[in-house]
Order: sequence, then C-alpha cells, then structure tokens
Amino acid sequence: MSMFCYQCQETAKNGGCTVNGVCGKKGDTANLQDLLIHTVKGISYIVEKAGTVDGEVADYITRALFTTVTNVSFDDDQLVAIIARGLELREEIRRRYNVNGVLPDAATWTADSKEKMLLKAVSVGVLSTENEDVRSLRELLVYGIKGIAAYTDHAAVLGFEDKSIYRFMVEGMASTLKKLSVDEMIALVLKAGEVAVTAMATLDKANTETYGNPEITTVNIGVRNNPAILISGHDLKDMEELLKQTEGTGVDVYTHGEMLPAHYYPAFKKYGHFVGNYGNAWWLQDREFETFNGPVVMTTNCLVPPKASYIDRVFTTGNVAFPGVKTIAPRNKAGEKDFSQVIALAKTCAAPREIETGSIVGGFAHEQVFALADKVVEAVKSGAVKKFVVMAGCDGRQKGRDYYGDFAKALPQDNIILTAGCAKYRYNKLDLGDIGGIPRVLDAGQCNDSFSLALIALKLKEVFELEDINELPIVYNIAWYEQKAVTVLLALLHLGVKNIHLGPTLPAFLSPAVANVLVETFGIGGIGEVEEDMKLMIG
Ligand code: FSO
Ligand code: SF4
Repeated sequence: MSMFCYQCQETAKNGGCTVNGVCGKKGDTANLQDLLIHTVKGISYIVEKAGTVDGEVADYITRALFTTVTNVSFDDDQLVAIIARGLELREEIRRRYNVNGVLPDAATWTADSKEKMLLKAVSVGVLSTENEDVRSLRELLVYGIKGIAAYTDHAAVLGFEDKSIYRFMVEGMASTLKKLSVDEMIALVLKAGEVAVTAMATLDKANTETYGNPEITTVNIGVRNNPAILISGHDLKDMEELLKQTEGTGVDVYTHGEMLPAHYYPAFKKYGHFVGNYGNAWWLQDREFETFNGPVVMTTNCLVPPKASYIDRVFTTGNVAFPGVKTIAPRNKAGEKDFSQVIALAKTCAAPREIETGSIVGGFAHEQVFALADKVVEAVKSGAVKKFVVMAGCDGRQKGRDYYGDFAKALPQDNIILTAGCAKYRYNKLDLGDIGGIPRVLDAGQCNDSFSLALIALKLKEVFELEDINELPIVYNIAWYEQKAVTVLLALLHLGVKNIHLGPTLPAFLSPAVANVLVETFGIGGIGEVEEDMKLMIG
C-alpha cells in the first residue's frame, strides 16, 4: 500500500485507493495531502491554545483544506510549498502567543525538504487512527470541514466572511488530535452541519449581493464560429474578470460543468460574447476539452488529469494545480487576475466544434422561486404537483450513475425535480416538460447553491403552515461525489431533514457503526433499483 484515501465516492472498490487514486492522484500526492491535513490540525491546535484566529491563519487554513478536496491539486510541488508555509506560520503563532507545554506531534513536527516530508507523510494518514469508528467520525468531520472551507474560500474571494466559521474549522481540526468520547465526536459532526449552513448562507449572500439574484435563463448549448475560451469550476470572480478582459477581443466565452449557472446571474447577462454552455459534467472533460479547440480555464475542482492532446491549452487558477499545466497568478489585493495569455492563445485556435445544439433552462434559485411562489403553491393545492424530488449533488463516471437519468425519466408527470450541482447533467437535457408553465427540472445553480433548495423547502413549510419540514411533499434522492456534498448532507441534517437517500453508494469512510447512527437517527438510506425506489420514495 503506497497511499490510502477514501474521501470520495469513486474510491477504489468502495473501500479505499491504495496505489494511485481513481481520480488520477499519485501516491506521493495523496500522502502530501495527508501531511497537509496533519499540518492544518497542528496549526489549529496551536491557534486554539492561542485563543485567536487572525486573518492570515484563517486564510491559510481555508485554502489549505480546499486544496485537498478531490480533483483540486495533483501537484506535489504546490503541496510542499503550502506545507512549508504552514510550518512557518505555526511557529510564528506559537512564538507570538507563547504557546508551550506538551503538544501533539502535529503541532511540533518539522521537515525542510520534500523528501523528509514524504517520509513523514506515511505515518500521519487516515489509517494512523486505528479504531475504525473513531477514524470514521474524524474523517466525516474533516470532510465536512473541507467542504465548509471551499464555500468559505469562495465567499472570501468576494469579500464576505463570518468569523465564526474560521473558529469552528480550528475547533474541528484540533479536535481530531484529542481523545474525545463518541458523543463528543458526534456532536462536532452535527455542529459541522450548523456551520455548513452559515458557510452556505455567507456564500449565497456574497454571490447575490455581488452579481444579483439568479433569474430564469435559457442557455444556448450550441456554438458560434469565433475562437473561444471555456471556463469551468465554481469561481464567479474569475468568471467576471475573464468576461471583462475578453470583451471586444473577438474571443467568445463558454461555460463548462459547474460554471453553467454563471449564465443565470444578471451581472453576466450584459456580455454579448458570453455565448453559452459547452458540454456536460466534469468527468466528460477529457472528450469535451478536446473538441472545444480553444483554451480552458479551471477555476476549482473537478480537474481530470489532462490528456497530452490538449494539456497545452489548459490553465489552472486559484487552488487548482497540475504538473506541467500553466497557472494564472493570484490577483493582488487591488487588481484583477491577468487572463491575457489565455486570450492570446484563444486567438490562435479554431472555433469550438459543435457537439450539440439547442438550449437548457435554469436559474431557479431562492428569489426566483419565491417570485413564482403563488403559482407553485396553487399547483400543489390543486394536485397538479404531487411531489418535489431533490436530486441535487454531483455527477461522476461510474456506470451506476445512469440510475439518476433513469430515475428522472421514470418519475410521474406530476413530480418536479429540484436540483443543484453537476448531478443535473444526468437529466437536464431530457425533454421532461412542464406543469402549467413550471418546468419539471428546476435548477438552482451550482452545488454551492444547494442552500437555495433548503430555503425553498423552508419557504414551503412556512406557506403550508407545517410544524416539521419532513411533512412537506419533498423527497431527497441525492448523488454525492466529493467532500462538498458531505457538507451539504450535514447541513440538511442540521435543518432537520430526514430520510435522505444517498447514492450511488454510501461513503466508504462510514464504518458500519457510524452508518448505523446515521440510519437510526436520520433515516439515511442508499439507493436500489429505479423501479423499487420509485415505489419506495414516490409511492
Ligand atoms: Fe461537481 Fe466536482 Fe460542484 Fe463537486 S464539479 S463534483 S460537489 O467538485 O463541486 O458539483
Ligand atoms: Fe481515490 Fe477519491 Fe481519494 Fe482520488 S479523492 S484518491 S479517487 S478516494
């Protein structure tokens, strides 16, 4: 075994990646990510003792955690540099706040070269916690915090913060170095759900106050005849700056994967060269980046290791990194990122090859749905709409995910799908029609916008004057892939949602005992065959 990672849904044999990652992450990279997590735990321990989380530490912890999310970093040198900076920062805080006494290894270890870091890394991974239930609860907490970090980083880029989130990240990461009772560990996992709601609300505020509330939008999925840039990932600030810098250059801009919902924001509608969405979910990028012909900007996960045929056209930015792929430097405080090299390359490339034509409709985030509330409530009261089916989450390459397209097709005509995240690509191009003008697939946006779905549920609860969110005619059939989905799940549990179905497989990091707690307390279940699940969930 040269590594161990089981943080995502595609982990080998639904047990763990032990040689290389199914995602393409090499053993050394996985081990350096383990060491980075160890480093963040040590910093958190010191910071907790110091009693204060200053801006630089908060930023460091947030970005370091985001870097270890699935499909963000494949770059050992980047990870080594982040770890080295973490060790410096840890010592600075220790000295400044005079933190002494007996400290855990995570707060004292040190290494001054990549080789020494790799040697150290093999002793601090996930399996260094021997008890499988303790390991399971710790990892569930860490993955929940990784997702919180991703949302928090996005909000911070736009200048929106809630300091309580940083305090919890520190508390949670430091807690994994302590001997806690099972009840204490479960309490922290549940608190992660509460903080996840705060993080998602902060990001929602950041996005909507900066770019306006998403509106119903028809997005073109065909192409024009100009050279173009494809932008993917979730970072809206990168989106904004790229649109500004490409204006008037003769270069078009298209979204891919999770950037599709950028089209729904009023602030981006004014750009005539913002043409449409090209392709599908992240895992199809090795085919779709090829046929796109122009440069591609990856702003966040999910990056798939680029093929030699197009690697020269890929640019990463933010926390994303892959060896041999060009990086767009971070923006300095006052300035913007400089996309000029991407634009220059685009001008030398052929226009995208058409892979489909037509359009898709989205933009059903909370304010837009509230604006339609009367219509929606009337449709429920009249019986025209019987159920809402939340099918948010992630897509992935496993065959078992065909289930979600089949499930969408098999739903009765009086059911409406509420979605967010890249899971939507399994059914957003099917002709599922509408109910009295309300489309049967309501896309709220990115996985980052799952908060909208919670607000919509809470609004319906209020309108129908219900005591309990679980009395609503809503079922949850959620697809997960990476750690942000874990965060969304914990947020839903915090909001009191019960009986969530999670697929295509239950997380490998849940030990039988921990899975049992989730089943008994929250009624969480897996998925089966479409026909049986239809009876079970829809009736
Ligand atoms: Fe998908 Fe990837 Fe948005 Fe995730 S692109 S899978 S939950 O990283 O982020 O939905
Ligand atoms: Fe395996 Fe997923 Fe970890 Fe990649 S992120 S190494 S696929 S478990």
